[in-house]
Amino acid sequence: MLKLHRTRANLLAMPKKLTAAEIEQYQRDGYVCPVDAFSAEQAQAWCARLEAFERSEGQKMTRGHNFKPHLLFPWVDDIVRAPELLDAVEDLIGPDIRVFHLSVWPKDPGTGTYVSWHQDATYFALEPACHVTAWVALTDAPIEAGCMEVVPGSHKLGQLPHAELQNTDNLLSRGQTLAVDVARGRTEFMPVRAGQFSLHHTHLVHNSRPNRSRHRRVGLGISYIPTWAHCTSPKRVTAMLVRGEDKHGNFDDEPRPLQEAGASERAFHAEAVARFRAMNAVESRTGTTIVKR
Ligand SMILES: O=C(O)CCC(=O)C(=O)O
Repeated sequence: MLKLHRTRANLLAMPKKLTAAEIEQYQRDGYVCPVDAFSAEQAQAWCARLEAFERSEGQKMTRGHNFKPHLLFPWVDDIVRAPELLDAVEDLIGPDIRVFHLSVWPKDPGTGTYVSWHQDATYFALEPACHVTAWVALTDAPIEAGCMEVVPGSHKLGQLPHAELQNTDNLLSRGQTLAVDVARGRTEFMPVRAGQFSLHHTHLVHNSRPNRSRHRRVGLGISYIPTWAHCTSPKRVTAMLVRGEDKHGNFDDEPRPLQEAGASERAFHAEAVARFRAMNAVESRTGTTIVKR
């Protein structure tokens, strides 16, 4: 059975948010969806703030501009620390939690924007592979809007080889794409409504298709890790402590943003993203081949 990375004391404790059936599903299938967290009005208000920032900058928070907004905006900092999310994450990885990474995932209607089949762990260099992604919907993300699609149980396959297929419509920064056949006879979609979230394991094979709805689809993919995980890359990276304590010191701390995209917030954000990219650029866990298209 897949190990849940919880401490013994935590295993004995009652789950804080997920049901026993949801925890079992995460172990068996590698995902849980949907989980209720915030009101639709709250999610839409957050999305409006994100879009106001995009307008003021004249730049959408899409590929190349979508990393680590929890370092820029106090409202994203509030989301990553919300008990509505952390209680569920704690049920899977224990009480000492850092945010390792966060990506904004916007898909405009009528565009070809997609996410290729991949496993999140491919460039994260985390040991052990225990990270869980909470995908928080800021808008409705039904099947026609290109919600995530997963191969249930594929997290048990471990790390698989990926190739880099560069395509500007692919939201993945390196175009990483699964390079082996994984039986995709039975896939499941993970539709979520604004304010809900899904959870998926770092080895779960997943993708998402273009948005065929009439509205923009926006979500935040928050990568949570237990503080005792470490990054094997020689490039030391930053991560934000959001619950419990860290007795391990495997990451440099990320400060909480105090002001919306203020000067010091922007400076630290730029440094943290540069360090993450430097780690990411050298990290290939699987003998990745680069294929230009
Ligand atoms: O938002 C999407 O369509 C894909 C998100 C994803 O791949 C992830 O959160 O790991």
